[in-house]
Amino acid sequence: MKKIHYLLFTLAGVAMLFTSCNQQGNKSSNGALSSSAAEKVYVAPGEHDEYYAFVSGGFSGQLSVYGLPSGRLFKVIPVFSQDAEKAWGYNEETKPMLNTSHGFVPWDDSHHPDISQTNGELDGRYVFINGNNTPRIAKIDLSTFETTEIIEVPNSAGNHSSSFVTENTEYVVAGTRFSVPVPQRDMPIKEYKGNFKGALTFISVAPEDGGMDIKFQLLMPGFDYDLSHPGRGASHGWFFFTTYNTEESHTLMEVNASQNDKDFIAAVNWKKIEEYVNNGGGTMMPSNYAHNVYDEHTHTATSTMKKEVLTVDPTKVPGAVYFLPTPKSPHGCDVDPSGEYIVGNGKLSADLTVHSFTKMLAAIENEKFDGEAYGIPILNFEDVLAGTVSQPGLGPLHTEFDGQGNAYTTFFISSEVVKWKLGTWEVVDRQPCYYSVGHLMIPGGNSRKPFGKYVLAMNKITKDRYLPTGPEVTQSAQLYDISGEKMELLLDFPTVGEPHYAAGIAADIVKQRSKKIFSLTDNKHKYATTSDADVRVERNGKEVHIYMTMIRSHFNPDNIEGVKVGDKVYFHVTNLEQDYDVPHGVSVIGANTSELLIMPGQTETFVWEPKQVGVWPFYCTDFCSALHQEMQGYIRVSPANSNIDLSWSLGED
Ligand code: K7E
Ligand code: CUA
Repeated sequence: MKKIHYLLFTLAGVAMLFTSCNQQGNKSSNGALSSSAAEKVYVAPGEHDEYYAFVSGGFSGQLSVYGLPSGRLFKVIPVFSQDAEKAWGYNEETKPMLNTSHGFVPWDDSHHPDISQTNGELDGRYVFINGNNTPRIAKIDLSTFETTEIIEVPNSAGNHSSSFVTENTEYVVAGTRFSVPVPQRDMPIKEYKGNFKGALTFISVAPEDGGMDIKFQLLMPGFDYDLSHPGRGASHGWFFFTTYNTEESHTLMEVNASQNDKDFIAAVNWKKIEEYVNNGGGTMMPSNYAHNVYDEHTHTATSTMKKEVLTVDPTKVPGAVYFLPTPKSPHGCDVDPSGEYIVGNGKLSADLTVHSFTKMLAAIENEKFDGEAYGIPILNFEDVLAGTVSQPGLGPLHTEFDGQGNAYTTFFISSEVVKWKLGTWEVVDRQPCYYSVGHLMIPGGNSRKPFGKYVLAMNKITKDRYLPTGPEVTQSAQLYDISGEKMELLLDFPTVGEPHYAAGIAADIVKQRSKKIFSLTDNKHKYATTSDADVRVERNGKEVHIYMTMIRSHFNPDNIEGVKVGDKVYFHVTNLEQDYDVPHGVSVIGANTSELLIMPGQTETFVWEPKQVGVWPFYCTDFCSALHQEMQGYIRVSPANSNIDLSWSLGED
């Protein structure tokens, strides 16, 4: 048995190579080079794109913002990784955002962005995204396009079935990929089976200000929880998670976790569990996890360590959790816009399995069970099955919907997007991807109201698609027009990091909310200098605090004396501009943080520890005016034992 599976994997590998080589030969045999495709993606200079696409950076840890249909890159929003361009994780204000129970962790692997919803439709307020490696969920505020909150997820490992929102953004959900001992403890790995747990975490999102808090963690059997999606419409109140490794193996997983003919989709009635915990149910467990919040008015982040988390044993809440048998290690778990169909993308299955929510409820009602796993009822496969798409391709990963009754599934091994019809399950079109597609995204595809005009496929391999750049080549996204019966490849463009998932939204919903400046009068930063009258330099032992302002085209002060070797010098710099798109930057020679890039009305701080006596320059790093090159200053550093007093000035000869 094991041998056969091994063979299957090897064959799959060969098939992948084969298809990849094959496609290199006929890459121009579709319409991508036709002028009509070019017209469809052409956004004239000065014109705006129709959609925003928020594309995850995978191992870059960030989130990239592109326009569709042009594929133009507008911004890389730093989330989990330090970014010297924006001083994210380098300046004093944002360092706390990367605090965790493991200390300062300035990197992660970000996979699945999801946009906040109201009544099942995208509302354009926030994007959430998961950090896989050191489990965290981040929230990006779409009025500033900045990460404003990161919460660590305890009892989780490989935070992968995340971060998906319920239809009124009641919760952002984070499921663990790897099961682990809960609570963590020193124990033999061989005792995995029956002892490790998989935590599914429901993080509440406050309706007014979006504040995140862990409401409860459901401690499930020790499977791998791969992906998830919320119910919507009739199925609102449920959440669905694919699982693999229901074998509960802990070694040589590529063989051992592929033994069972069927794994499960776990259906979780979160409304029922919410009611249970609101009535005092669940067990408070000692824990230790970071909750980091960036305040827009103080322009400063704080990190708080939380010390307990509410856990729920699913067997204590009858009727809350069921297993839907689903063939062969399903990856994506996708719910259609009506909320009726739940697609399990069985990676190793010949067919695509679609479950029916209505049938699921009936099967629960009639107790059509096929045994149980750790006290959780397993529903009978035939009783919940809506239908199967027969042999649509090899290696299905993810499915999205256009809101017009069609579904689009990616196939990694056969490297294609396949369009099929919900309800009749017939395949209506297929288009190749270059190469080996993972996720795909239709703007609004994870909501009740998709904007079914384009699908973006995100590919793992590019090989010959672009000019070579040494052994490491870019990954890519490909845009297809899906407004007709047949899909049409329009464009491909390189991406930052590895694009796993993306979230797209009509630009109009977001752009009207986008902030232009920060109000100087609302600046509550502890070290803000909102007028030139408050400019000063203060000494506190070996600490020197410089309260500095910047405006076109000078710093105030621009001459500072009285700093000594061995001092710790804090530059608290406020940008006094109140015009759109006039940032200034600053750094000083030898500073081992990044520069600061400060938006109008904002204050940021960096620390400089001068090591050498001398007169050292600092300058503006962002070309802000015709006199940008004149935006510079000097700081005099004297020996540690000098008795030169602090002094500062601007415009004094
Ligand atoms: Cu399929 Cu992390 Cu969503 Cu990548 S995952 S492809
Ligand atoms: Cu300020 Cu350049």
